[in-house]
Amino acid sequence: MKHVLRTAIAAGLALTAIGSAQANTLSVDGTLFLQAGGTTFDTWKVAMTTAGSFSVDVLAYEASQSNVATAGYFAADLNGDGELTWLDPDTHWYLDDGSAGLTAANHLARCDDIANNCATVNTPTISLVSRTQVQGAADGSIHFRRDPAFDITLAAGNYQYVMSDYRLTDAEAAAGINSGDSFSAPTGFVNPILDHGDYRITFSSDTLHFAVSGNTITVSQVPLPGAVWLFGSVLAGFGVTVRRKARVA
Ligand SMILES: [Ca+2]
Ligand SMILES: [Ca+2]
Ligand SMILES: [Ca+2]
Repeated sequence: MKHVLRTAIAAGLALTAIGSAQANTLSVDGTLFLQAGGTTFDTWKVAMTTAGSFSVDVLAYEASQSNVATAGYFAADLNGDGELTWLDPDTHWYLDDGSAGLTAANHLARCDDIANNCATVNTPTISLVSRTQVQGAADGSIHFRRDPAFDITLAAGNYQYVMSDYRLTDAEAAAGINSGDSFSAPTGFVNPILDHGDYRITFSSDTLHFAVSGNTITVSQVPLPGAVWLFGSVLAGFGVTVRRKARVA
């Protein structure tokens, strides 16, 4: 019995180690473009096969401030493509009820910046709260707040996460173009790239798994790791041992 207990404890420790290393992440990259009528926006479909919580961290704006004259200003090529772009992400969650396009009635939440234009939402369908600047910098973000980062909980169902340049209204989302918008290079920046802006979105969770196909991200429960089955079988064996001993006694 001592041996069984030791094995059970060892399996439990193994489970703890695997559990803490079970963080799942998915990063997706995209580019928005300047067109005659404004800027484009991207719609990522998010299929929640189960209810659950995860974090979203956006990386885009490739300067530390919005103005080159600001003390401490610096720029960095965050995605390593040899360019500096100035997409200031404005992001929105919509319910996807199968209707075409994005409707104001299906708008669920907005998160533009860290703790700015990112109101806390808490309904049975969605809860969303901004992460801190330090947390939002985990993906490499260098501007103190432009790139949004938040924790979100969604009920099972289908959603759409919209990535746009600041700022996208319900009417513009419905019309399919961020009207009159342009990418906002820091004032005074020489030869800025203004015809497109790059971004990265990182989804992460300790309990959910992410898979991307095209523009659809499927979110599902992480399968139980092998150690859980091992631990379970050890406990089952422990129970059998106790019962057998009790019968003998
Ligand atoms: Ca770049
Ligand atoms: Ca970030
Ligand atoms: Ca922003």
